[in-house]
Amino acid sequence: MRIDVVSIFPEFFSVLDVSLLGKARQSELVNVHVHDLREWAAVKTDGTPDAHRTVDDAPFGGGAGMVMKADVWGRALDDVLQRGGVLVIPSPAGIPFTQALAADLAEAEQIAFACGRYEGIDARVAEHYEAKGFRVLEVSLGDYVLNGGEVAAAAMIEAITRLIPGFMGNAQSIVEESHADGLLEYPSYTRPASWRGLDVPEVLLSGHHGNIERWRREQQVRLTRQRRPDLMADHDGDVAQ
Ligand code: JCH
Repeated sequence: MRIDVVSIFPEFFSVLDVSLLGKARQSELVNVHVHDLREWAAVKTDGTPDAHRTVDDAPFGGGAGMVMKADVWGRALDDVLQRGGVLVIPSPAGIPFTQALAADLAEAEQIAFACGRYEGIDARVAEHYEAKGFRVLEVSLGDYVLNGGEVAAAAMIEAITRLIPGFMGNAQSIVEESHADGLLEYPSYTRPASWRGLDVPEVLLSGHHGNIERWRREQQVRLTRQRRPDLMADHDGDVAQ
């Protein structure tokens, strides 16, 4: 998989050099290229130079804030977006980013992330690449407001790349974890069995695999009902309590 990121703050993405994702990049399972949008702002469409490398302008119709210019984004994405690539535009007004969307995007040949700032990117950019036949997704990381698309893109890149086959040591741990079956994960413990007066649940020390599996399922249902009742619809009859 190839990932391209375009942003006016390319230094944000140094976070991708560390941890597991850093290893995946070294192993070339994923190729991440980060670009500074201002590279495409030095010369205007008419060929005249822009010493200020302007990327934003006032919104048509008025209102607060600035909007990122379609011509600058068009030059950047014409260079970066490959045939068959998916264009992802982080936006507070996008479709929700879910584990299912991460798994879908893990199959893509290329993903280009267009990270906006200010009030976002001129809406014709998404429209243009859609009309050219690209898959274009405006995606929200969640129902809270960030200052730009960078943090959302970094989170999506981590969620997507860890699903690439061969990325994690143990594929089973991907299947078993949170959200794979629509329930939250059960609580985990390691040594010591007693810590600051808190004991690990007895059943986990019993060696009785049937009881352990049943206890973990009960914990999943209890935690999901308590913290994420919205996820419970598919599991109504799972555990009576
Ligand atoms: C972004 C902004 C419009 C703030 C500019 C580009 C994504 N889940 C999620 N929250 N926030 C974002 C996001 C993504 C890209 C950009 N901003 C700042 C833009 C707003 O309207 C209410 C508010 C925020």
